[in-house]
Amino acid sequence: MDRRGFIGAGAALALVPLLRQAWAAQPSAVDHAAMGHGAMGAEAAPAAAGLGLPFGRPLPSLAALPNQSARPGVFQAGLSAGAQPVPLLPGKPATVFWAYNGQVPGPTIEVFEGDELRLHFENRLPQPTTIHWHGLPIPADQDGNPQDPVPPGQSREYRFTLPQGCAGSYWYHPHPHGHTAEQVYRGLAGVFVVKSRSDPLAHLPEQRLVLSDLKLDADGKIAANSEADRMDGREGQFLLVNGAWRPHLTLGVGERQRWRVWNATSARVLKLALPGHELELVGSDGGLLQRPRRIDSLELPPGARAELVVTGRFAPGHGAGLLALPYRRGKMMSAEQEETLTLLELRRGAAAVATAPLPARLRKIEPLGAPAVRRRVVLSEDMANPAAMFLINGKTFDMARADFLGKVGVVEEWEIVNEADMDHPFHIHGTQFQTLARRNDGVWREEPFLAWRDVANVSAGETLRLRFRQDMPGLRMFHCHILEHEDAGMMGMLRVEA
Ligand SMILES: [Cu+2]
Repeated sequence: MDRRGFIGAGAALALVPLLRQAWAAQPSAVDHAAMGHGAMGAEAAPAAAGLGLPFGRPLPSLAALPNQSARPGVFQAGLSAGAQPVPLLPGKPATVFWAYNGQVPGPTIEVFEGDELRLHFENRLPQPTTIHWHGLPIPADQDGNPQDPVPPGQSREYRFTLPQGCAGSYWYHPHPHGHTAEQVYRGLAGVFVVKSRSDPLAHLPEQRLVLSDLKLDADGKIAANSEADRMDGREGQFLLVNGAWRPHLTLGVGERQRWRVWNATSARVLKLALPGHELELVGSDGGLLQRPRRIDSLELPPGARAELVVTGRFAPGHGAGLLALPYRRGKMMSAEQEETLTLLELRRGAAAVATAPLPARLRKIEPLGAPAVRRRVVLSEDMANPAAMFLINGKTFDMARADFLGKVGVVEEWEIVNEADMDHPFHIHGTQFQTLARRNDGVWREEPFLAWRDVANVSAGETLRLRFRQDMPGLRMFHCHILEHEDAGMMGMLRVEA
């Protein structure tokens, strides 16, 4: 662990003892105490209140991964994955995370379209791992597929060039066969921002919010997955923003900010809301929409990202900040999220001298044309078969089997049919897709706007129609982005030929 990494982790999760008292004094702490699922018997995790993780400090900003190259257009850096103790709970031993460069979340990679990346990676974990560059259009053999593990103690170089037009909010996380959920919930995830040199929102101050779960056991260690976690997808007692529990951010009345938001939880569909302020959706996983869309709330599935423009209004009667509204996703063994959770508190700052303009048009998105190939992808659950509980087209993942054969440059239309009882967020590697329509209760409804995405939630009983094109050859994974379901085999492969 280098010194900078250690300090970075300390800054990201350092505790201020005074905040413990502040926490005890806040009546709103009660809604978090209610998060523990007390009815789960021997598997019950301790409630948040009993653990005493402080909250209410300023939102930590994410540390950047420094570029070691002086050459224009080249980003060169080192990343290592290893254990990192972080003093988290007062009076308890440090909690050991698995972290990239000792930081939770991992260091932010920020580059421009057209840049070439050379990332030297060292695996200091006791397990094989990979780095998957979630959402990026890069060659399959650089994308951290489970077929390309880096064994413990070994290293490799990831090299790729980012094409023009891919500006957006991506992330990186492990993708080894069978260990993805554990490696991510122990702390391995970082954000990856690709910027455009002609960004219509470059004038807005930017906040980056990484939303993640933290589940601790009674000793303050990162809890292992329970049977309920493996079934429903893991949730924790704490929903963190940039590694901090319920931090605060100051916003001026009339001030306009751009927020990039990552759902880096294993399994939660986060129904985000910001009552009392103006909220516009301006971007999805793969970058900007065509124009801003005023919204009241936004359902962000696990793995997905959004770009929001927030204008501070502090309308009377609303005080809280960024909320996760109740959402039912069909969990089988654990309680649904019935209460509203506060992710980030907003404090009123000085009134803005002027509200920055928000352009009416952001960019052009061309609809993908008529498909040359149509496929059906049926998601199902077989609760009677613990060895293959989560299925795609009746099968569990097999590293040796390509499920579909595709061709570079050909538009495909897929119907993702969720015949299961839970929501399953669909994700495909190597490209972005456009969702066209959804069928619920036999009725098809067109999607309200065009967007580039790489994750889309498919509710129980729903069918989602989407189109994409793969522009590079190779093996591409597609899977449920509830990481426990992916590990349990709800994953397939598309082999794309030149
Ligand atoms: Cu799933």
